[in-house]
Amino acid sequence: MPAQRVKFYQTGSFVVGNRLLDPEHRTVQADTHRTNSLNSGHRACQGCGEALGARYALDAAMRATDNQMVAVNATGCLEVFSTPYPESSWQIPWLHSLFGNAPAVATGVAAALKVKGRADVRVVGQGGDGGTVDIGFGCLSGMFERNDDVLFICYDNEAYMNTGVQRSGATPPAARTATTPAVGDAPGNVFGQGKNVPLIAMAHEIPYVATATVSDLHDLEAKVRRAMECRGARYLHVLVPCPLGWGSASCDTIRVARLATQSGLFPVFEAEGGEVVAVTHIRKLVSVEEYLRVQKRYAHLFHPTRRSDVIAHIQARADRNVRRFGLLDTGEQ
Ligand SMILES: Cc1ncc(C[n+]2csc(CCOP(=O)(O)OP(=O)(O)O)c2C)c(N)n1
Ligand code: SF4
Ligand SMILES: [Mg+2]
Repeated sequence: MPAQRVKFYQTGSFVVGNRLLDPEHRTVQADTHRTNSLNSGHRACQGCGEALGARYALDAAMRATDNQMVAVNATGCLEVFSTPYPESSWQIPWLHSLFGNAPAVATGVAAALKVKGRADVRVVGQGGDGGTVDIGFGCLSGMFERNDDVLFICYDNEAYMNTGVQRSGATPPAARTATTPAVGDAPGNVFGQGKNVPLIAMAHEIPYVATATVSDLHDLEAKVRRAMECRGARYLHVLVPCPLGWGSASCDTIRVARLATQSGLFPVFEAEGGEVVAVTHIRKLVSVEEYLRVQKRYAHLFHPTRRSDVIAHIQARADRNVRRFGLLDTGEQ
């Protein structure tokens, strides 16, 4: 029997996991020559998953492109906290688009680079779930169906955080937001609405679609690297907890993201040409209740009376993901 390879999950920067890895397997963040694409000094809340995810993703993209990259950013928290005019925390070529047209602007940048014969310069578009799933969706679908040479990254914090936590098409059922209050028989966001953009992206049969979370930053970097190895339209959907909107502790961002994956509520996978090619299996299955309990946006499911019916409904959704993606299957990952 070959010795089992040790997998280090906490490999963020200078922690022990990184130091024990071979240099070529260490994270981009562990490299003192990383770009620091999103530099310190920005105004994100403490524990912001979006800031963490964007920093890792764009530093990985810069490494993968030998620093030949332009980023286009939709309006949203990521843009607002990083770029209060006349200051900016971005240390890369970076354009701010409108809320709803980042994929189209990124396509335009890619087309301009093509005309200039600069195939070496790559384009990344990025936005929140509102900018991606809702208002920017038409532009995104167009970018997909034309197979434009852009990697689009959605940082999914499951609501419109920048404007005060309003529901988006990615807000999960039963979650409380400013527009889905915790009142009535069916409190919070309704069941049976919203959309799953990773699956919709797969339906466009684009070269690469993947999901990731900030609970496995090494995996996030690897997926960005893989995406930059491909040409054409690529989509990366990253779950990024928002302490302010989710009512979770700032120090719990990684933990909450991990509970989302370990409960099956957020499946982590890769797809090529519309087919799932890899799945990150659940290491230790947890109930959805463990995930819900650490977030005040679900507090109404436990107080003043326990809503076992709603919790069971959410559990059924997680169970369906486990079945659909084979999240508990054993074997090679
Ligand atoms: C056409 C238009 N409508 C509304 C707004 C106001 N607005 C700016 S950002 C935002 C929400 C952003 O939500 P999301 O894309 O999920 O990003 P987050 O802030 O959550 O990271 C809204 C409604 C706008 N800028 N433009
Ligand atoms: S509101 Fe949420 S997404 Fe916005 S900066 Fe704060 S933690 Fe980040
Ligand atoms: Mg959002």
